[in-house]
Amino acid sequence: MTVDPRWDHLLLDVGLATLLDNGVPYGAVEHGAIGWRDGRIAFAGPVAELAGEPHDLARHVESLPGTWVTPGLVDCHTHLVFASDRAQEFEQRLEGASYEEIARAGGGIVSSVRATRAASEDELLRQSLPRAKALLADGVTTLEIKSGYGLEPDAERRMLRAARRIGEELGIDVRTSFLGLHALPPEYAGRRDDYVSLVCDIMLPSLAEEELVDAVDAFCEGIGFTAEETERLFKKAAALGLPVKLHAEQLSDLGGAALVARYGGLSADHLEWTGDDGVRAMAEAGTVAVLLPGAYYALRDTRPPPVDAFRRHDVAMAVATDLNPGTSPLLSLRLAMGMACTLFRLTPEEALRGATVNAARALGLADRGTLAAGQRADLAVWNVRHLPELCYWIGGNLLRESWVGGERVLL
Ligand code: DI6
Ligand code: FE
Repeated sequence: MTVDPRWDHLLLDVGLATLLDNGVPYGAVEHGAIGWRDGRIAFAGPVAELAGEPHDLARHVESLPGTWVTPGLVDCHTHLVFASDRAQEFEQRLEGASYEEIARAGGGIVSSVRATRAASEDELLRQSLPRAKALLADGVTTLEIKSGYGLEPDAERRMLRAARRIGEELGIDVRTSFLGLHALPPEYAGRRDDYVSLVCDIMLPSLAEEELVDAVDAFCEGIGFTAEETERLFKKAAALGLPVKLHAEQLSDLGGAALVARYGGLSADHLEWTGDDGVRAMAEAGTVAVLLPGAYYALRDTRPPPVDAFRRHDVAMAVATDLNPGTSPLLSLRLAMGMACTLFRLTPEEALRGATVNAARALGLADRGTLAAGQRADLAVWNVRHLPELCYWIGGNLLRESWVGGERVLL
């Protein structure tokens, strides 16, 4: 049997946002072509540079004028596995209660913990899949999902397993982060140290052993965990060879950004209260700043993260949904990109880099997020004339189709 040497698929007459630093905004190629084989991009460049007749080059050829192709979007920060919802707290906040007041009164994260603990793995999957599908419908091809609503070994395991099953079910890459230090479970009131020990000495090693953990995260905050407690966890993660990231400086400055940078962290996330020291430490360590405008919007926050300082110090910025039941019930990464522009004043190009190449970096992934030969064939094809439209339209459906590892995503 002879093997067909041609590419699997070739798209012609498309715009390409390669996001390579080639001196052109978006690394754009206006009259482009992109071909792939065995899940990897074989060619991405001008149609005029194709080395032959399209049908000699590829088994399937499609001409799609009037579309732009971007790398598949990467949502690098979500808490999308959970049971029930917190619409009631939304109403309470509209009546004037603050997120922190609700949390301290036994609501907030802990109320999602109650519902999540009561749910089976199948039930978690059933409730979470539609949320993942909503993200896919908006061009997402790689998805990070955190634990953190179980806060006991079995419930954290069920969350992480449900997260992995979402990836299998939808044929996409799901990366999991263990967020055992998300909130102090009520049964540990007054015994903080015991809970931190449970997380560091029992939960993390066993879940890592089961290969359910790609990275380790914590909520370093007044209503979460202290810098010292976070550091205990990071030491354990380092010993296990797992990368770290951190919810840092969302509501106050506990020095989390500098701390996670000291541990070579992949990312520091939120960062509304980050000062110059934090920014400098992140720059030195190459830690990505993950901006989460959905939480900023939903909490009616007024203090944006220090975007200018990140630019000045060359800290890569990513944008993510933070999809969660409390502070960011946001089901569209494209909308998060638009919010990053309007609320944080990112340029649309920065927002697109933030949801592709920089988001991939925030997950430690170098094989996606740009359109170049050798990269994974993760693509989103958009019905837009101009690339800034991706951030400009608020809602609506702009995605024509998407491809993961060279396979068409079926929505
Ligand atoms: N920061 C957040 O934005 C979410 N978790 C966190 O550590 C909020 C989670 C929630 O309120 O359920
Ligand atoms: Fe979060």
